[in-house]
Amino acid sequence: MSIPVVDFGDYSLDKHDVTDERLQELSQMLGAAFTDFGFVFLKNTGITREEVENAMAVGLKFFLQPDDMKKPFSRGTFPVGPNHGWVSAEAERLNPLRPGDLKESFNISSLHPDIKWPLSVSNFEKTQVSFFQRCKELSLRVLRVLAQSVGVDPDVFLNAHKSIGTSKNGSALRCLYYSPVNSDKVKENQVRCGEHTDYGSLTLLFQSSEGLQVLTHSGEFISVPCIPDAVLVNIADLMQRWTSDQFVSVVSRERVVFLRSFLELHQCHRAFLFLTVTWKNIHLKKKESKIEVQTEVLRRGKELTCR
Ligand SMILES: O=C(O)CCC(=O)C(=O)O
Repeated sequence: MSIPVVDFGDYSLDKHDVTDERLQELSQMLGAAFTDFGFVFLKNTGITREEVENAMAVGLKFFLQPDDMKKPFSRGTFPVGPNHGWVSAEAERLNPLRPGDLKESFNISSLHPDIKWPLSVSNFEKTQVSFFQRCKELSLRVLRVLAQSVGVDPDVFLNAHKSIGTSKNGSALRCLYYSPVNSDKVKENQVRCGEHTDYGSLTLLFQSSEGLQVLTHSGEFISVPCIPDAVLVNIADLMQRWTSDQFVSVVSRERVVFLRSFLELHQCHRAFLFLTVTWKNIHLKKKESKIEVQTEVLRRGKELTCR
């Protein structure tokens, strides 16, 4: 299995808009990739390698501080953004049957003026907020293309994702740090990130190096390459549900580094994940040649917005 690579240049963030013809072509390519694989690499999105590296470098400076410096920014201490803030190593287990994941995260889910940002790392707020905005814009463009793929008005998907960056929406930019692994301290069955699917509509992934594995249709985990300058986009659970399983949400996990060579054991790995999440449910029903749309607020949506 090899994940398709699609050139998004005609609708890159550097362009104001896209022509109907190119939108149609993109919608066919993305629709096919998400139907067959659930994943696609997008090239020429307008988000540059320099931007990603700069945001990762600033994130790394935060993570390399002692825990006491990070604790005041812990997730759960921001009334305006319950999912916002620092998540310590082993606090999350994406596969509940495994010990805690060997990763740290800084989640940015709220841009509310009351949010207190770390000042110990220069330009932390400015860099992360600007990267958040770029990821938001790209996600909305991908959603517009996907609306075209399934034959609904773009506003159906775009309206469901209004208010990203506020308490009315669950989207988050997760700045992730996978520190070097000390093999003596690793618990049985512990991995850097357990098997999981993403819970929202779609996810953008930027990674510093390889490490991610995905489950294929035949049930085996294979390594995902790291293509410099390309963004990996995957379908998440809500979108799979909205499209009645036409688009698939693949199970993915970070590679269990301690099963590999010692070189990799000592390697750190950085990633950015932009999880596009909404608390709306969209029913798309085919009626003759038309698609009927019904939207409802998910009753327990807010409970789904944290790992
Ligand atoms: O921590 C998460 O939310 C998922 C991380 C992940 O899938 C990744 O690093 O590729």
